[in-house]
Amino acid sequence: MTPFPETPLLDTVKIPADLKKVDDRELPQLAREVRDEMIDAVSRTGGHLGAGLGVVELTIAIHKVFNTPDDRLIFDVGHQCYPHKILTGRRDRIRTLRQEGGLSGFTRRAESEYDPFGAAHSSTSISAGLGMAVGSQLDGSKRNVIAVIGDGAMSAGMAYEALNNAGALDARLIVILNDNDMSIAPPTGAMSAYLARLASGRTYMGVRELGKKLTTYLGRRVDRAITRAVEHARGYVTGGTMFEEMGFYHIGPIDGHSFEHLLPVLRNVRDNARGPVLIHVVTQKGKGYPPAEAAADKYHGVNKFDVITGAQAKAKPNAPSYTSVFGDALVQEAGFDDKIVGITAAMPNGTGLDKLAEAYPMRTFDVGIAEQHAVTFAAGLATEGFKPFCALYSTFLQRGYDQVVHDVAIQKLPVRFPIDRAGFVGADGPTHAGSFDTTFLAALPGMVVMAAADEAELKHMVRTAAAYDDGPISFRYPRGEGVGVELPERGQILEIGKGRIVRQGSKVAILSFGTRLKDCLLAAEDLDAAGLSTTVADARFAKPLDHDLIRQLARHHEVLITIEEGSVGGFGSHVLQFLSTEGLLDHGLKVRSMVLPDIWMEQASPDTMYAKAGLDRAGIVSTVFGALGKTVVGVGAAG
Ligand SMILES: Cc1ncc(C[n+]2csc(CCOP(=O)(O)OP(=O)(O)O)c2C)c(N)n1
Repeated sequence: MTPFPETPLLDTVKIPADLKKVDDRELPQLAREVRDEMIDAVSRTGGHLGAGLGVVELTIAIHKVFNTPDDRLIFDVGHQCYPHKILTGRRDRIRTLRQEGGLSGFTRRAESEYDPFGAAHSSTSISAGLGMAVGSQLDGSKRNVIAVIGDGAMSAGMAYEALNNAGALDARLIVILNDNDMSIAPPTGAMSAYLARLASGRTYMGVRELGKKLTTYLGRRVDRAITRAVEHARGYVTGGTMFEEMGFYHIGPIDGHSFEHLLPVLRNVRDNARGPVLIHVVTQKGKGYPPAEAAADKYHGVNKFDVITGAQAKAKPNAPSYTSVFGDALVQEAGFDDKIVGITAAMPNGTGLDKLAEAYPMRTFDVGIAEQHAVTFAAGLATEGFKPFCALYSTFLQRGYDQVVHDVAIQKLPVRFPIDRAGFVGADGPTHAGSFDTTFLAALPGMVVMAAADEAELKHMVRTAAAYDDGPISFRYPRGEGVGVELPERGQILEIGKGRIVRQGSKVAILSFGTRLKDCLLAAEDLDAAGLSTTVADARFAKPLDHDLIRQLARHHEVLITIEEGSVGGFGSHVLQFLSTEGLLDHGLKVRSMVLPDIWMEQASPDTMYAKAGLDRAGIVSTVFGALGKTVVGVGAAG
């Protein structure tokens, strides 16, 4: 083995089958090359860096030992899969990660046979893996199934539901717990403390000790019931782990950066395991790239950066982000009302709740990746007279929907739902798009559903939600920066169910719900220039609807357009329902409802995605022209 081989080893490893020809002793060299490749790629594209750097050795070891893609390898969340993509025939496209038309930033079935399960939302891997393991048992294919799950992802209830089921089914599933003692933020909760105790209480198992344990329990063809009994007895004497109590054979903690540790354990498990096995692997997030290792967030998600210095590119913002406006407004309101509390599900920074945590640490709760719990926890706080702001991304609120229905809405509890990342989010693609919240929330009796048209409106909605105590209330706002309007000193309390006319016209009415308002106003200029006098209104509320406003728009215009950054079934559907119930459609009013198209829109910049969806200035103009039976010619930006 030469320290600097002329042909990089990685050039000889296109797919995992090539790895079988690489000597074990050369794997550290391969790991260095994979890291360099990944750092270079992400420095150009931006994306998730720290998690992937932490699993380079683990990924190589798994592909070396197992027979993927026939053996199934699942990465939980999938944000750590860049080394996997490099080693599974996608290295030539690795610099297209998260770009329009490029590789996804997560695992994706459509992308490769080496991705047996798509991911992006956390804590699904054990369930999916168990399904595959049972499937393999049923059809007699005897393949291995390996689920790699992080300690952060282990904070979600779904992971325990799967462990519980796996322990009882006794299926041949290999769970690798990748414990780097980090979520996006430092992990929270008793489980995280437990894993830390497991990892620090005993030092890593030595190779000899590991070998002994593996041959004693896995290698010997003893009856599983006897093995269980031995395990239980051992538990009483040495304090068996929770995983053992749940029916898993538990190995570790082992050093996830040492091939000396990883390879024998994986080979042994591959050859001897019969029931479910959990391998506790300790890794370091950001491993091998000093700026990532030194950073507080371990470069979880980064912009493009300079490889030498680690400095990330930062576009100069024109306006504060919606997230920061929300965070500041909540701190301000919390200063006036000590009943206000904030809840985040492992996203303090992403939701802006870190600001509340700094100002009022005792009133801010990071519950871990546990959206279902977050919602019902908020419901409990509300029963005691608190004013919980349960701040989630739209896409992750989907996890807590039954809790919103059953624990919050039916009981009319005043839980506030600030919904960040509403609408398209760009590079994270369809798994992270905030498409459905208006649809699933506005369907609920008694729910108040708002959308901010700009950052000043968002401030009003924070105050409105703080003041509203009659039941649940939500307000949505997108990823990214605001439109640059002046912010009020403090938000105003909005009248519930009342929208506003922003621009008065007479022939065309555009009723906007959310931040498309800006494009509506631009489109209105084009329409006016084309001789179509246009009214633009900001609905503010999808529920309750502003009936007076809708009646007025319907009666005094020839065309009524609704527009929103959400799926069919949302704001526009509620407006149509009202129009039809009231008979307002009976006299020739031309109505068009503009919503996100009924497809899983691929990653691109949000502007490109909205243009493809037809929800931009040009799309609005052509929709109005279409409604009037005209073709668009030479009209402003739409021409
Ligand atoms: C249901 C859900 N909630 C929140 C997130 C956002 N998220 C992405 S990665 C991550 C942290 C995962 O931590 P861990 O599993 O320990 O992986 P690591 O990044 O440390 O390797 C979170 C909270 C998500 N993907 N899914």
